[in-house]
Amino acid sequence: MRPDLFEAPDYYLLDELLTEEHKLVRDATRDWVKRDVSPIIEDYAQKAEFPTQIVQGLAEIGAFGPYIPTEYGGAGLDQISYGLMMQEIERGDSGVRSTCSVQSSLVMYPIYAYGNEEQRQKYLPKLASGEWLGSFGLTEPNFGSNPGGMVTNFKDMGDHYLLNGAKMWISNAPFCHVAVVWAKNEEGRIHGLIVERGMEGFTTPETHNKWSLRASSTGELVFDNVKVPKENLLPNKSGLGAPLGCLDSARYGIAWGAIGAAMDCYDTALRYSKERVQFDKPIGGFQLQQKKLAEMITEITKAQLLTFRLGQLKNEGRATTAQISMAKRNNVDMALTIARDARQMLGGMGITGDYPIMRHMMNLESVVTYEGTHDIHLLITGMDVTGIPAFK
Ligand code: TGC
Ligand code: FAD
Repeated sequence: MRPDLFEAPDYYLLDELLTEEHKLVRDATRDWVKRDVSPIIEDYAQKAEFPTQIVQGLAEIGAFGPYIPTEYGGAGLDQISYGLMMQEIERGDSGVRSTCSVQSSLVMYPIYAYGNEEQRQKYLPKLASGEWLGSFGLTEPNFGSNPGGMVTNFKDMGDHYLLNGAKMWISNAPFCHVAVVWAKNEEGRIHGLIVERGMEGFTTPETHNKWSLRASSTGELVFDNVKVPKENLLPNKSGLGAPLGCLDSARYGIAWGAIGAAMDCYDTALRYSKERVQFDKPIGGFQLQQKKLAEMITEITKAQLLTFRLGQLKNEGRATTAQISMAKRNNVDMALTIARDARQMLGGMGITGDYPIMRHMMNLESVVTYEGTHDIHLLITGMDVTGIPAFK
């Protein structure tokens, strides 16, 4: 890939609304991405391999548990700093942001919010430091958009639980040290269990042949009579609302992250349009190309404003599931449209790994699907404004 010359667009001077801490966190993450992600990511995506060497760096910049209190190893930052961090990391690659989303919002968050003090002390510092990586098992082969139908289950055997079932499409599964797994008890109530690698009957086969999120490792979590110690059950919340509560936090991070991917595509296309000459002038001088660029910067700016306000609401504990859902849907859709237009602007060069656009575009096909598909998020907004659920 070519040198990373990224310059972030800030059309409405949003920097003026950020605190010094926000800018510090954002700039440090941006510098780290330029130094440690951009030079290697295309190669790892081509090889379909997760670059494990960046785990330590992610921990050092505070990307594992940015908003988890410092007493548990987190960075103790606010929600806007967390968002800006996800924006910068996804500017590098959605798969790297995925690893951070899973670790922070889908593994550390439920242990912090639904776990007891012993569980927090045992797991959170190791996850924050990157010594352990986690995964989150909600989706099953027959239950994706409808996780409430899950069949993975556990039985109370007196001194332990016996876990059976399988989870599919699980980010980081192949190398995770721990997995937060959602399963039904004998009464059909959903609970979270912490499953550790090495427990007998627990396997994590890798999923191959992905054209998307290739620098992120995806797999299954398979439980064949796994004996889970009773102290590994998350005691403080149960029901489908428990995993959905984690999704609120991860979807919020994705709403910011998608802006990063969109910015990178826009910035690349803008630079290319000034350099590439056809019919004796830069292609950026043609009206059809300017239309694309004008629409891109407009949509990025709208997404930035939406997300900044959402961050304020989240900081105040007032962001609703439906507001977060709208931002996730809008921003990922916006990023995907920009990636497709930007790719066209680069002509044949747009399909190569010399530029990041095609990788972003393929990655975003996963991002628009996971954490609730575009359609499911439309239905969440539909339900919110009408009061009538249309899922079934
Ligand atoms: P529904 O009846 O609406 O709700 C069931 C119960 O949950 C409560 N609830 C929430 N609680 C807390 N936070 C939320 N955000 C909540 N949303 C709902 C709700 O009040 C109810 O409670 P109670 O006490 O009345 O029982 O549930 P439903 O079965 O009708 O489903 C609704 C629907 C479709 C919106 C939901 O199932 C959904 O969001 N589906 C999409 C599934 C999804 O997003 N899966 C993501 C898997 S994880 C992933 O993709 C990680 S990718 C990671 C990466 O690599 O970045
Ligand atoms: P389905 O639910 O089968 O949906 C198929 C189509 O039907 C979609 O277009 C959907 O919008 C549509 N549809 C479904 N229901 C309705 C309805 N009621 N009305 C209208 N249309 C509907 N899951 C985890 O638990 N942990 C992870 O770490 C994780 N990581 C992932 C990583 C990747 C790379 C991918 C691709 C997925 C990951 N997922 C993970 C799973 C992801 O959350 C699911 O793929 C997603 O929720 C959709 O489920 P599904 O694939 O089974 O699609």
